[in-house]
Amino acid sequence: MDGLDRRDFIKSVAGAATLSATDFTAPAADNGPVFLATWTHGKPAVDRAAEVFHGGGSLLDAVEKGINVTEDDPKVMSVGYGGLPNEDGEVELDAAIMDGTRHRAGAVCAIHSIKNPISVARLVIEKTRHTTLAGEGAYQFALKEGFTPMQLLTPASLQKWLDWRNTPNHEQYWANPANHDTIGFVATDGKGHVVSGCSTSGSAWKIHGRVGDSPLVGCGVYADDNVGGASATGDGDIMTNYCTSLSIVHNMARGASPQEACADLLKHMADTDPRNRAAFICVIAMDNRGRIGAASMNTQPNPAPKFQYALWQNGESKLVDAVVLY
Ligand code: SD4
Repeated sequence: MDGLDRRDFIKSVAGAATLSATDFTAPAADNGPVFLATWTHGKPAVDRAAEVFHGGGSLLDAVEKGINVTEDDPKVMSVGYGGLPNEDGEVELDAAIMDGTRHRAGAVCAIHSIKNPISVARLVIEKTRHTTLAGEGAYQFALKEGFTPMQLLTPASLQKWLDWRNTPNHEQYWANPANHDTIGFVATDGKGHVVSGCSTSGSAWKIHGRVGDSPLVGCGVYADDNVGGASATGDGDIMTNYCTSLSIVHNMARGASPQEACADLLKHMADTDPRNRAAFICVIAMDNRGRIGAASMNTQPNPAPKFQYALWQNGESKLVDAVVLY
């Protein structure tokens, strides 16, 4: 069955009913690793991931250490150290990492005082039977695992919070989202293994305890070696309601290319609620052959920053403009 016929077959009801893991075969050849991450800060992250992988690290190690670069960078005010705080002035971080071979994720939500939540999330996979730890429990787990607590506010992020708080009638997150720039990551080893990860300080000035899409399996991350992986960045309050990453991977499972899979999901979001066309939604995807896709929407009426992603492939990394829909 050639590609298109196969896709039509899978899209049919009969085809969907007969889908099984054997419909998705991992590549026979080694296509070489591919690392894909969101935003310009994704470039040093994919470079680091490639370095770790070529130094003998696993794909999970590569994604974790790549994301650590962004978490450690105080200039990135939406991830890890220096991330903008919630409305009470406290930095609460969300992160998740998913292993497509074991079909297993680890996640932490609203963790405070720990600058590398992706590494805590990794340990949730490796050391526990759980998938998601939240708030104080996630923090206590990190302490038991030897993480050192620290103040995550920097002078710059503290100043931004003070400026926001001191602005009369400042916008509150109760109604309006602010600050988007999460690091989302998808990678393959070139032999059919896929990992995805995501780390964020979430929306600036959010309500204490708010959890976005990033640490939720199927929303901010999803990975399945039988198909591929996806990650998301943008307005997590909207994207959570569409199980964004899972939906994209399922689109690929039905035969869509990674690019088609991203576009299909965004179209679905726009079709179900036209207001979503003005939302800030950005997604990346990769299949288990290393083919990639990326898309964003929100050009009007409040143009969002142009969504760029970082791609490491064949020994080189570059920044690429994503397709903008709507
Ligand atoms: C959230 N999706 O907490 C995250 C924020 C984000 O780019 O991705 N910003 O809603």
